[in-house]
Amino acid sequence: MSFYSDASEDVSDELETLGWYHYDLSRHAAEALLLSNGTDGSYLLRNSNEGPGCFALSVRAKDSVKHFHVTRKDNGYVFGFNQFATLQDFVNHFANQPLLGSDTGTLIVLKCPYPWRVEEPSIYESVRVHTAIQTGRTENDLVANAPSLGTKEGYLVKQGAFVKNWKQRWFTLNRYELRYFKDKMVRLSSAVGHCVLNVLFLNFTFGFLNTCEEPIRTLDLRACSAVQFDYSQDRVNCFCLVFPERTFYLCAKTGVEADEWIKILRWKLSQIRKGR
Ligand code: 4IP
Repeated sequence: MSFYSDASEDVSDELETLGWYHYDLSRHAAEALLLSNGTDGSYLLRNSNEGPGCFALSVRAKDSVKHFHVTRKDNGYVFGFNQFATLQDFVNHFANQPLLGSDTGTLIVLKCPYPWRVEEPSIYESVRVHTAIQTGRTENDLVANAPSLGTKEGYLVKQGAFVKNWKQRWFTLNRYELRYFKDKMVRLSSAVGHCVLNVLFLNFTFGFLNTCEEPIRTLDLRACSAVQFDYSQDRVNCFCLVFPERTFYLCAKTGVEADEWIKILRWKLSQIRKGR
């Protein structure tokens, strides 16, 4: 991609080697990416819509994303009060001085570059029911809380830690947290209050049923060392999550479901290990 004159071709080439330069990624898309897949301190560089030579550094800070101007001048990159002769100097600056202060006084730490080549989980939902939307409704009535990339939810049967009984629980996976609830809570939006679609259909298809009670437990996957099929518990479709203080044994209804959980959980672990 070239948004410079020919004379500056080497500059754009240099940028293209930067693994966290996201080209024309919009401000909105940068926020969505960093909020759903990044962690506190993830950052990326993208073109600003203020014209050639203008960039934006977008940084995830807790639950929001901040954007900073970076300008390409003849003699280097200007960022805040600093000017860097080369892109490498600019990158080195982040490595050595990762703390940014914004106008609002917020301190933001640059911890990990968010790469533009990101692995995606190779997991696809299977279509269980396919139907028309009721007249007068739009898809917005149906997808209000639809799960986003890298999230999953469903029933699993789990084993107690000391009392080794098995209980069915509703599990939700979001970012690096796996939670389990006593059961799935059903909350139908008023827009579909009179809808003839049944709960089973909504459950499988649109995911706008909600868990609104507190989870029994939240597992922080950053502490999880392995996820694997388990054959030690004499249960089918069983897999386990290994934590320092406990190994959780979970069973899905089918082998395919167990495989889906294992795949997405392993993908999460790999992302965590890569610092994303
Ligand atoms: C409980 O058995 C449930 O299985 C708990 O699971 C489990 O806690 C308890 O394990 C076990 O004693 P009863 O309901 O018959 O009391 P849940 O929390 O899903 O209800 P865990 O820690 O597995 O969540 P221990 O740790 O008390 O043995």
